[in-house]
Amino acid sequence: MTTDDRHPQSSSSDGLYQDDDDEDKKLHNSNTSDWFTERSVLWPGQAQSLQVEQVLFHQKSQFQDILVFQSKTYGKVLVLDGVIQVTERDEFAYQEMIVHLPMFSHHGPEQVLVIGGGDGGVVREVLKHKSVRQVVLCEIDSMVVQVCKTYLPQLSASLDDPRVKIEYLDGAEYLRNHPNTFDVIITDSSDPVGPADVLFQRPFYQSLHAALKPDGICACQAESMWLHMDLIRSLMQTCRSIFASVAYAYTMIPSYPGGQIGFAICSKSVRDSLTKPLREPNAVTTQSLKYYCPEIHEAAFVLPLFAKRELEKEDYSG
Ligand code: SPD
Repeated sequence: MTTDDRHPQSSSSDGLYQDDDDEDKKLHNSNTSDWFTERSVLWPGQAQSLQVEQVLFHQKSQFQDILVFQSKTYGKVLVLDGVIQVTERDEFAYQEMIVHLPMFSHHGPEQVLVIGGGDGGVVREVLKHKSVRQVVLCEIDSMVVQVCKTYLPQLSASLDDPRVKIEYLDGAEYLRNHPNTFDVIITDSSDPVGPADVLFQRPFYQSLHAALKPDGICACQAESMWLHMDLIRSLMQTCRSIFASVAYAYTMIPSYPGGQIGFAICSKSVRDSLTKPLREPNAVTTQSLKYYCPEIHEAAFVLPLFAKRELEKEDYSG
């Protein structure tokens, strides 16, 4: 599959994702006047651009196109298959929320699985919980890990922690072989096009349920309420048919389309409310945080009316 099969709208005359190699080479040789433009079938009719100061890495792995560039105002940027995954400026808004929403909703997580997340940012946040004995990072693409070790050490340094075990495997396959194993599972996926597509399907959520211990909780990247309401409604319906308690939360992140992205938070046991944390960060942990706090934990589940109504159409309850 080519990049253009996955992102048929990703070519442009001024962006990094070009249809022909000559244009791509031109970018590599250029300096401050170039822009990276993110376009996708998943957000038709809109695009976001970041100004590129220097391309640091651009290569195709066995699974996807990997790009790292130094941007003018967002620090270093990691892009997979034409879609921004991490910018140094705002990555904490995503990593802290996808991790601490489920982790502080668990009384004492010891065994944690991260699916995807080869940049290491999610693992960095998981390790802030002193109860954690082991984090398994299941990332299909070893090149993502290697590239991030070179260019994004403030995220990837976490992967050298002795509590971290890296498995270069397909996440769905790994889950099937580890029933009843994890307290918390975090699916840090890219969007449902290409290799991450299966991570948004019912069989994957059934495998998540099976891999959790009886009081386990999972958090999965669940797209933007501004752009993917139909997908979110269907995903939440699937989750509710599998898990005992389910809720949708979101974070604000300017470098993602729509400036916002959400998470499906699912508990295997019945919970009165997933929206209230069971534990709170201590003073030392709070010093290391830039987004998450107990107040924002609860606020993240309060949806704007348009989204709340859409999810209530399917008898949504948090
Ligand atoms: N639309 C982009 C969604 C990207 C989600 N994954 C981010 C990975 C950060 N660890």
